Amino acid sequence: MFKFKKLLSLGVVTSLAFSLAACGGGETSPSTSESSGGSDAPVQEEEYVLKIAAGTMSPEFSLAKTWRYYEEELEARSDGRINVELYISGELGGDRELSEAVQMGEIQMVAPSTGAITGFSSAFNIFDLPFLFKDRETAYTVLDGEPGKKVLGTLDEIGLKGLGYFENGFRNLTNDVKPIETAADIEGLSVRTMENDMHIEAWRSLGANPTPMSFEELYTALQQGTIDGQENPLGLIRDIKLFEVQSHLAMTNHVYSPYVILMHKGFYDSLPADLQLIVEEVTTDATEYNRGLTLEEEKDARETLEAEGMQITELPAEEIAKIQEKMEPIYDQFKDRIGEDLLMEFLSMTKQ
Ligand code: TK8
Repeated sequence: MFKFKKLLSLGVVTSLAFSLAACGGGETSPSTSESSGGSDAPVQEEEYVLKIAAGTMSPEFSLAKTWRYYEEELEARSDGRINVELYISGELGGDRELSEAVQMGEIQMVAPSTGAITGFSSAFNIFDLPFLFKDRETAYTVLDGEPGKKVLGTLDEIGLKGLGYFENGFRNLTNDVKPIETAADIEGLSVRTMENDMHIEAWRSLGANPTPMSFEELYTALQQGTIDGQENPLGLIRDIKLFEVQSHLAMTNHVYSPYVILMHKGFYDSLPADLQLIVEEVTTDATEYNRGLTLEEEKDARETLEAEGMQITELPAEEIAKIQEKMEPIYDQFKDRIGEDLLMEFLSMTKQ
């Protein structure tokens, strides 16, 4: 549940209470500007406060940089009519709490891992299908095309506006027990997964012992040895310094993880058409900026992880094929939750 005790220390709760009183789940206040019509009365133009939050990450992480870009561009292009407040170091909670807070209008924007919001819309299970996207180009074509837009559309009826997809990246397996050189090496490993049934089933299919937990609990669980390993993109592995508590990295690239860009629908609907268009244009440009950052970040992060002493193994193609084969039944197991037509539409574009 949303962490109000944390907000009290931030003094945010007072402005949050105020914002709840305002229309659209965000604060608005009239500002005056030169009248454009015949009357000499100043035109009252609404101003909007947009609170954006994110889970645990450093200021150097690609998503943190992306949100700062978003803030600058949105305030500049709206001539200050939208005032952005960033809470992007995990101070307001993790993906699930923040998504709930956006749905309730306590904050107005977040970009969680899609794995964290399958409880909001089961269609989002599709993005955690193992080996769905073979490369970034395919992922972007599908995410930015009709299939990706169709999944975003399922959010409208639950008070969320899906605006698009930033990038988390291809997920790889780390552990503190042994090098992973074959699919069989994964058997018996206790692996932290996102709180998502598909991830749990996928790692169970490899003979691992999956332990679902929030990202915010991960570092401590690894440090205390209550789990052996976890899986995430290289940029994030580096960003929270998992090289301090993990000795092995296996380049499995088993899932491409997007971050879905969520806005409180009441807030979006309360914006005049010109500001809605600006939000959409800034989102498009921020997505391009983000994807450029994450590509560079992944290369950098691999060098850092190796320099920090992690032993990196590239599994042979036949071992990756064995992992893929063991995880294959997940597609059938989850096709009803995803929706068979949507799944077929995605597969028609990804398995070419
Ligand atoms: C960071 C999370 C992370 C996700 C996870 O807030 O939980 O492992 O991959 O990116 O969203």
